[in-house]
Amino acid sequence: MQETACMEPSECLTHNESHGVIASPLPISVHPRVMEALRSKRPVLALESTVITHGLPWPANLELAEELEAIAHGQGVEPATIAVVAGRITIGLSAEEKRHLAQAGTACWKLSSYDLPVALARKAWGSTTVAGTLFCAQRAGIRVFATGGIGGVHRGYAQLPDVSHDLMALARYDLVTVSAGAKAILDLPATWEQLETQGVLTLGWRCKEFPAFYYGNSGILLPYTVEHASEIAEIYKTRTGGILVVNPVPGTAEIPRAEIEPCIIEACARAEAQGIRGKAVTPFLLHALKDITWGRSVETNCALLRHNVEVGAQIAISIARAAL
Ligand code: PSU
Ligand code: MN
Repeated sequence: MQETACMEPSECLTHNESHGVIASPLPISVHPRVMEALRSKRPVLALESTVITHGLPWPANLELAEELEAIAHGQGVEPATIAVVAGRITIGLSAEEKRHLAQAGTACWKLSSYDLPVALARKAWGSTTVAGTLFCAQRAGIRVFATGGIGGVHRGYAQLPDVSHDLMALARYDLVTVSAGAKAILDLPATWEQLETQGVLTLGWRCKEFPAFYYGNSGILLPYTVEHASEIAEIYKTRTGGILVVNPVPGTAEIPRAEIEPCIIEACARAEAQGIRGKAVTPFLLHALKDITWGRSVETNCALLRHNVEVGAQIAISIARAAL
């Protein structure tokens, strides 16, 4: 499939009045509210769905999915949660579709960008990872995306180089992605180096260090700190690829390094002992951490997602304003 850059919604969307279907070889449906916002150049914020199916437990996952959309709406931004519904890329899910995915959880496919053609051909239901969501959002002409934590370089790289495709997708699709850094279950210094190798411009949102998901200060110094969404909109105008905005978890929800690190070591040991590999690694570690921390890691995960949606919405507003 030929990759086409999609800069202006009007260039890439052909509105079908009743269904919001994009004229494209891809089976892709856009929710009427999202379609309307894109056509009138109002701010839209993409949200991923793997965090719903594979990252958080039922029913907290559904509650959070609804809450994140409400936060965006509250700021005057149209949320677009993205997933694959019965073989169609779906930009903006109905309440029933969200419930179906949340309840199915890990029974759904976990889709990176490269998995999409198989899921579409087989009419599957699946959630999209950061990479999968970036691909779909760009096709729909969405410019800003909020997630929890990006995938990255897993620990034990020297034995097995498990590097998430998220890093390549962040470079390739020219959206602004807001995340709380990379999960501390990863090798953070190696993840940071790979962001540089791939050419992902990384901006600290009012912070000086690359955040470690569960806590703010990883010790990895960022080259740029940005204080205002308007400056991100200005930087976005001359982007050379994707931009990653890192936003530390709010202090009240933080789990300090000294507390979470032994839990991560325990979770990684369980994954190793059970021979967990590939796509199953990240969901397994998140689930193990939930058990080991008695649910505290889930609270932190939810708090940072809310915060990222707030910041993502501000950026979406500034970019929409600058593009008018
Ligand atoms: N952040 C979370 N929970 C998650 C993920 C991120 O708090 O479940 C998901 C994202 O969708 C991310 C994916 O893209 O994990 C990375 O998976 P992998 O390491 O297999 O590429
Ligand atoms: Mn992997």
